[in-house]
Amino acid sequence: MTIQKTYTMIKPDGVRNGHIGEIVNRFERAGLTVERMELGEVTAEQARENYKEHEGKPFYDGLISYITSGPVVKMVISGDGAVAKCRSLMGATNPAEAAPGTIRGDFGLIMDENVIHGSDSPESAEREIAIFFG
Ligand code: IDP
Ligand code: MG
Repeated sequence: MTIQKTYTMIKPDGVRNGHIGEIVNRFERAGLTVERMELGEVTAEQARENYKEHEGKPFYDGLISYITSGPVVKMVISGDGAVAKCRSLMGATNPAEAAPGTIRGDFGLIMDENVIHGSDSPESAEREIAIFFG
């Protein structure tokens, strides 16, 4: 068993379209634990820090304005292999390619608004939890 913590965030489209309960339910059903959860806005500074690796890419500015465009649900999720488990529940980045049964496959429509964010490694998780929960 490798108990990990990961950072996940229901993006503005996921909140606006009413998917909070369903998404949290999927994490819990998979045996993961919600350790912290907060509904609120992302500041421009947090957004830029979180998506630092994408700075300079064509979609970067749109991504920053989108993620700061409305309330999100910020969560710390823990459990055995939580980082990979959350990524697998989320599905592929592009909803058009995400498998049915995954969060993005079921609730996402376009790449720019793909319902949910999740840390891609334990190191990213630590960094992202610090950005959003201090
Ligand atoms: P991930 O969210 O699955 O880790 P990343 O490649 O890290 O995917 O991209 C971060 C976010 O940036 C994506 O979730 C998506 O919202 C957005 N994004 C990535 N690539 C594109 C693109 O080609 N067009 C528009 N948005 C994109
Ligand atoms: Mg990523």
